[in-house]
Amino acid sequence: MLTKNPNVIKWVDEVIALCKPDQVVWIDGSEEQLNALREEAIQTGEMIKLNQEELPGCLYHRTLPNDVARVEARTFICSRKEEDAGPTNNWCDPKEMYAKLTPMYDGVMKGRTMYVIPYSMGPIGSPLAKVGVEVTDSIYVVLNMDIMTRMGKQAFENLGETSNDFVRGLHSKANVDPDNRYIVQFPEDNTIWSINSAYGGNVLLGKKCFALRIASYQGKNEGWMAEHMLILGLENPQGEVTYVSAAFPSACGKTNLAMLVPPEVYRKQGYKVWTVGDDIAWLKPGKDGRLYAINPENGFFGVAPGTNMKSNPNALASTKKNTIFTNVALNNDNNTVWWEGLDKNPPENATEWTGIVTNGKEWTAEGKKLAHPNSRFTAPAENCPCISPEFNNPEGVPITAMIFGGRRAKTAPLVYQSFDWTHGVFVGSTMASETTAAATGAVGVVRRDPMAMRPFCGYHMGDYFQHWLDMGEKLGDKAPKIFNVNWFRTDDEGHFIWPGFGDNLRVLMWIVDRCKGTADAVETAIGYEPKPEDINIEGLDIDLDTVKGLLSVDKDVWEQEVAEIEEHYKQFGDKLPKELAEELKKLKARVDAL
Ligand code: OXD
Ligand code: MN
Repeated sequence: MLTKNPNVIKWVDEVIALCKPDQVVWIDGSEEQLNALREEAIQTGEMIKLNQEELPGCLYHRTLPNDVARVEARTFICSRKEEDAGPTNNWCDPKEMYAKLTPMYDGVMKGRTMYVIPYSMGPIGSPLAKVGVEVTDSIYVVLNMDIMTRMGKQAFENLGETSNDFVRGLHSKANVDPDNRYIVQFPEDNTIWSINSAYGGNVLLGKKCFALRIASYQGKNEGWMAEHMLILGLENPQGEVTYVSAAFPSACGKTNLAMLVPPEVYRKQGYKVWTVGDDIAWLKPGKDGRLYAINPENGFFGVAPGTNMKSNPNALASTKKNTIFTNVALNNDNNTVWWEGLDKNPPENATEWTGIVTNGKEWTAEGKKLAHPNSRFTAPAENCPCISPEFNNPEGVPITAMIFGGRRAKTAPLVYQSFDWTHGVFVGSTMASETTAAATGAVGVVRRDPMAMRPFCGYHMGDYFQHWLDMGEKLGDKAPKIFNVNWFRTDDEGHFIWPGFGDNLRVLMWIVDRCKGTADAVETAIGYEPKPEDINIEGLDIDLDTVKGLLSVDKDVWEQEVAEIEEHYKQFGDKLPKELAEELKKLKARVDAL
């Protein structure tokens, strides 16, 4: 036992009595203990040791084909009152859910070892950090939590000997039965129960379950925010760093933006980008009244396919040591890894992600994938060449701008600034992304994903919008400015017009200059936009007219958008803050006048 805290001990005793493991191991986080677990997982085949010269400390794991992604349909918010979960969450009465799941956990760890993992979300000792304890029967979970969180006995030291303020996470892979898979949050009990999955987002309970679903609820009650946002610092040649946070739905390039490499014209002048986080931000007003952010995580759980030297050299570099790869392909000639989009050279002697040994060139020539499209790397943040020197700063970094965005082929311009905080909350609350050919289902279908939190908000989304408005009130003129970006406008042939990736810095520059008051803007029906000549296109293959096109706001398209937002807003009923209903009316009037 690593703690004397009676609340922890009582809860762990209860789960031991329920799950009946053969053995209980408390994870202290020591290298010695972790090495023994790595060896054990390699012995049992749960993990494969990769080429230790090319990929030192790296391991490989594959999940069952039925268990490769988060499962929103089986994810529940079990608040006592149904209306507190709201229209965007599955809900079940907590009593009923406990009654249904308790028999599934009863004896589920017989013949297995239970691992008790203390961890901190956020730097140890940070006033913004919080402690969790995850109990699991999976070594894969322990080894991933070691990368993704500050794991081990210091987390208990941080909790102290009497506090009850820790999140209780109970995970069992059970039989990995998809029909009995449940990912359940009980926000009022600080509790998460996850069963019958062994895949990352469902089982690394510190990430989506705690740091977003439970934490968003805690943030509402405690006056802070848990957001699905990257955090980056943009350093100018004078050495000043401006921090921005940005929310995009899954698969819109958050990790790429977080680790952006400035284009040549800016690099030459001395501009740099520093990564603080790629997925989650916890934000709280600081002593000076500004909004400060920490990244509660300690690693990156990134999508592998598409990651390469051009799209994200910093992410790729982060995966070169002490990384766990899940569901990518193996190159059997040198025992390394491969995924679609890494390079144009699929290994001839490959094992694809379900374990079939094949000629990778022939396999891919038939249009089949070697790596699962949602295959992942779990990489330590400290490996990232552009990790911010402030990454471990317990106070966090002050946020100057917040950015929303999504994939919109025609609607949203390259960038615009909201008129004020309330309008910015409106922009975030109406955020949407269009489905791509890579996802199942129809192409171009608009999915509304407010603040990119639709799958992650642990309470009623209408109350969440109100919380955003309240935070703006509290921050007053110190509140970050709010912007919207869209890297995904397409031409008539469906090609992306904007080059994206590192060149997105050109847009970030306008955003930062706006916040400093050094860039101009024009007022449009939807917000403030740059003058086309204020987006630096030096060294790019596009001209001023193209930028004009990227900034255009089309009346027909926006009339349709207004109609869709009206539909979207109906689901929140009485809980829709009246300020946002008012913003919609004002937008409608401005679009009508176009
Ligand atoms: C993620 C997601 O895995 O948003 O980060 O789906
Ligand atoms: Mn995410």
